[in-house]
Amino acid sequence: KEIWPRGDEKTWKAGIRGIPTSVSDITNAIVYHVQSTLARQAYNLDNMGAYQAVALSVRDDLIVKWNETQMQYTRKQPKRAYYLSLEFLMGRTLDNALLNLGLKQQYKTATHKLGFNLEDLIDSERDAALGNGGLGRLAACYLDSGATMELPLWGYGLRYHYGLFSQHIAPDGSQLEAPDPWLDTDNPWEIPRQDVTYDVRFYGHAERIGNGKAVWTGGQEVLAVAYDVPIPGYSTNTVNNLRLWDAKPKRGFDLNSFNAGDYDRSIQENSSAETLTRVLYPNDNHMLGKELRLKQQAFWCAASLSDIIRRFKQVEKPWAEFSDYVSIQLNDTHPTIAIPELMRILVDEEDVPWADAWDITTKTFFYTNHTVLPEALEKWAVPLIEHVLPRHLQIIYDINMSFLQAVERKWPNDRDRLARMSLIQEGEPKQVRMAFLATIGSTKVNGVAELHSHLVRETILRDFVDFFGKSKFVNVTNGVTPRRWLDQCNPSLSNLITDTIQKPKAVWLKDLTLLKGLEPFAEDPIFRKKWALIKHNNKKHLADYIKTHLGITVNPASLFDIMIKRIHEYKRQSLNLLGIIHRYLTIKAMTAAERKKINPRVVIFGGKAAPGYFMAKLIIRLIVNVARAIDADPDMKDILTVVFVPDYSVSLAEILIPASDVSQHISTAGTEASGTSNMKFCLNGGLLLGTVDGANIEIAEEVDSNNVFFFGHLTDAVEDLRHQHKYHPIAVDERSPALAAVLKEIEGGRFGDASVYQPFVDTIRTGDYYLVTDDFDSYVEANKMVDDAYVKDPEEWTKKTILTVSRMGKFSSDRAIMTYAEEFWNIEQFPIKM
Ligand code: B1N
Repeated sequence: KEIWPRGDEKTWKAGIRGIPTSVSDITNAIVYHVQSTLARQAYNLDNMGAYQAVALSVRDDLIVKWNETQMQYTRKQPKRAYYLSLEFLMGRTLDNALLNLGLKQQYKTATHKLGFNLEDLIDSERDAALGNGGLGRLAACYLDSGATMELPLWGYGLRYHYGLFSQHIAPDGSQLEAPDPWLDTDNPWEIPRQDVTYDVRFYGHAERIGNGKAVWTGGQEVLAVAYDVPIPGYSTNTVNNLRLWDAKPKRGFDLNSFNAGDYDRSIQENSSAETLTRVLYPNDNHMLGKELRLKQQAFWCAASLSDIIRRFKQVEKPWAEFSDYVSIQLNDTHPTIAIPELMRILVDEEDVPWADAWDITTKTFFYTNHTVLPEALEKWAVPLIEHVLPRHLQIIYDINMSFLQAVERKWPNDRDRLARMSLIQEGEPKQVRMAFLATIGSTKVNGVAELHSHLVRETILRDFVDFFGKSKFVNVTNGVTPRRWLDQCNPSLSNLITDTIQKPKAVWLKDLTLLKGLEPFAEDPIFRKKWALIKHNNKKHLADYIKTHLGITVNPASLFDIMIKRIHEYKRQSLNLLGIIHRYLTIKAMTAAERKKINPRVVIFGGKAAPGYFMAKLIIRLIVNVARAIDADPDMKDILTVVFVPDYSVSLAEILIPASDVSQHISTAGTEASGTSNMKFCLNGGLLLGTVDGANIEIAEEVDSNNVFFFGHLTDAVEDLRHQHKYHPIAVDERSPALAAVLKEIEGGRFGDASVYQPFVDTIRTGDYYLVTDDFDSYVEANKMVDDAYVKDPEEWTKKTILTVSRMGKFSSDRAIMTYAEEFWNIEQFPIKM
């Protein structure tokens, strides 16, 4: 339905803004925002103010295309996909928006004319840290690729007022957490939509009224308010939307209590609503059964579904066609409550018969699993769900009932199987297994790398593969956006690639397989020299950062060895650290002449530990203190340096990744679902030192195993080794004398009070669940191979890095998002004409 403007159409059209592309129009736009929006003037403008004005001007440009994109979607009603993620780790926006709009050069000139340096302004932006790690960053890469591939794809998430905590290091070396009030400075990248709101109910009472229906009343009602974040595609007109929900009390305050003179109570209701979107839970790969987290999930799912359904109702089609217009991807089990919520809306509010509603629901949803670690699998206590979401619990029980009846028909009298497959895990309390609910409520279930998808099928969802058949359980290997993770973070390399493969940037950055064109140049010594110089300059840039921020001098001629990721026992920062101590002891035992022959190494760590994860925090403390001991030892000067970079973030990753010679991805085999920074490092010419795990395996397949450094036991061996540890323990001293020597140094107090680190040493001495002991010797061996390859033949090393980059095409998130679009969502590319 066309909605004509009120008043004079010509006047409206004349007022519509285009995107200024000339430098003078851009400076005018910036000056306008300085003067009118910020109410400031040239003489009192600092970098932060100039950043705000530039950002507001770019935001205007984004909105032009955003409006056009959304209008064309509304007019043509293509099928849309929705990506539900509790985390979107966006990082900074300005640089990316300029790149994707193709306006970077113009803005550079414009800001220069106004007396500012664009790079400084870009650096004034705070990260949007609405995520913990890989899962949240993947969601951000997928939005970038969705818009770039011109797909009608929206994201839905929460507008946390506090993102992931910022990390400080205390004098004793341990992690301190500080809040991240990222919205305290104005956020130009969001558009508040006070007119797009929905009521969401919690608690109260659900009464069945027959035919599977119920009425849910009472309890607390909270208002969801939309904030829209424009998502520009690279070199397209598409600007998609990320809609983040904020919570507001439904009434300004409780009028009844207010009138009754109970002022305190009237305010209380307020704050309880606003708590909902206060803060991101800081756990990665770990589940905590907190009521507020469940409320966050329910709030976000209910608001998103209301919004999706309102949009669907505009097309005036029967419910049976819902899934012809809508696909919803569940980013892990966090949004699983959307499944019973859609059932509730269809059955209770829209009068759709239960069986039809279930058919519609299962056709709509798709579920991505991101982990097989037992402690990360979501299970919610039945009494908690019953309390917070009484109607949803009824629906879950009804779904479970018909599902188990179907299982019973297929395998009569198999009680064990029924107990294994039930959505409800027996126990005190009973728990709802969210991964099972997500599986039976979805059309497809996928893991995020080949090995991981295999493990999903063989372990946690094995019975479900037997029930539904294999074709429902598939793999989509993760990817990363080459716009941010190559062109933006490593412009010199990106430019050299463009000059070399003779393809315009706007072409190869959208078809990363074209990197293949680099391969012949690995044999060209002049090209290798240019290539190596870029790496060297990136290392200098990182060395400068480390010098300014940490006061530590590192030599860019050393091998830069980087491990940046959340601190977790399964990721085994411990193995890296113990390897460093072994290296330290080895060097200490050498003569001065021998030391001269060593290849100098700088080992860099970065990553946050969940505030409640004792062992992860202890590992940080030990890393910092080992780094200090080595720094204080004159024998190690220019030979071995260890740096812990505090407050790891997306922006820091953009500095670290282009500067690596090797990066470490050394999880116990079978534990890291995919990893995505492994892809980013290899795309930037860093080689991979890793275990045969996650996407490391596929990277090696693509770039050739000669170009990666693999070590350690394989997934198949892990279970047996754990069994041995448990039932036939052998002392560390016997299994790895080298490691035993290292542990003794820690216990001897070389890195500070030994008693502090005893709990850590004990995890290795007894139990060693993550098999550090079993992999230690082969890890040390792999590091020797790295040293040899780096020192003995630098030309050969450079060749490896060129070949690696040239073969990384598979790992673009464009490939991944197109797989979801074509094989899952059945949505089509929808170019926006301007
Ligand atoms: O998801 C990434 C993978 O590349 C990583 O291997 C994987 O560890 C990561 C609960 C998680 N899995 N599970 C989580 C995060 C937060 C939370 O509350 C689980 N993160 C991953 C992308 O596929």
